[in-house]
Amino acid sequence: MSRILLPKNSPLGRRKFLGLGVAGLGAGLLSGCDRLSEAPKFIDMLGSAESLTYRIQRFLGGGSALAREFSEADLSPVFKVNGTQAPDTPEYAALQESGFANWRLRIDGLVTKPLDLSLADLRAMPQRTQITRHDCVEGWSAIGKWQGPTLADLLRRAGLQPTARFAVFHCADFYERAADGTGQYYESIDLIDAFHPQTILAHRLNDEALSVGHGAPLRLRVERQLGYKQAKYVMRIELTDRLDHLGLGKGGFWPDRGYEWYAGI
Ligand SMILES: Nc1nc2c(c(=O)[nH]1)N[C@H]1C(S)=C(S)[C@@H](COP(=O)(O)O)O[C@H]1N2
Ligand SMILES: [Mo]
Repeated sequence: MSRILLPKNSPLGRRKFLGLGVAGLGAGLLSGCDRLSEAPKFIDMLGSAESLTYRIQRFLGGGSALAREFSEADLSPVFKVNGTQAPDTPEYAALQESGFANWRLRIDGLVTKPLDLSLADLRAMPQRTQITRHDCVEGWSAIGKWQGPTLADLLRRAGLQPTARFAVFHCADFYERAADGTGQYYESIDLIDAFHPQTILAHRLNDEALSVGHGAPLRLRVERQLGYKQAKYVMRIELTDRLDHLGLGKGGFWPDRGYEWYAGI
């Protein structure tokens, strides 16, 4: 915040400045903000432009802003399939064969009550439906109608331990399987996006069960970020306090390969 609003050598320190600006806020909230402001350090956020977007969205009122929602008339006639078209593991093939009857979503890590949920369990929860635009870095967009429970509801059921800071989505597919066994797709978001009202685990697209191409049986929709954050084939949601021990250490398959971790749009 000081970086954006104060000259470098301002005599007004960051704490003082925060103190003046948010005098009415409780100490708990302040320390929460402080904790979040340090999130980028955990993943060694190199790009200053990325860091700036993150800070602007988080501190200048963007924390709860909603992504635009569209009407049925806006739905794209074709929603492109991109990235993995179908995970090529025997485990996934077996799940697909059973119509995903044996599939379970695992929620674990820094939670108080780890969960194993079937598709029926997820369908029985309150559902959110949203028509949003998906923007891929490759330069295409598509408007689709997604349905599923909010991640917030799932996390409330699992209960967060106080040290939890990130939700990590482990996927069934290897986008690029290396000889050492790495290359499994994964993504992660902070708790503000995790509890955002438009962040859902979608099992339906355009009023039909999610196809294998689009991430069956369950994929993330985190609507204020780019396409590669929208993890398909989600098998496990892990709550963590850091990201540097996963994959190549940058918090996601594409972030590990040079893309921004915080892909705000
Ligand atoms: N598990 C997994 N999730 C993924 C990908 C992938 O290859 N594997 N590709 C990402 C990218 S780059 C995009 S644009 C979208 C594409 O989603 P779609 O196939 O439903 O259009 O999924 C994202 N999520
Ligand atoms: Mo993408």
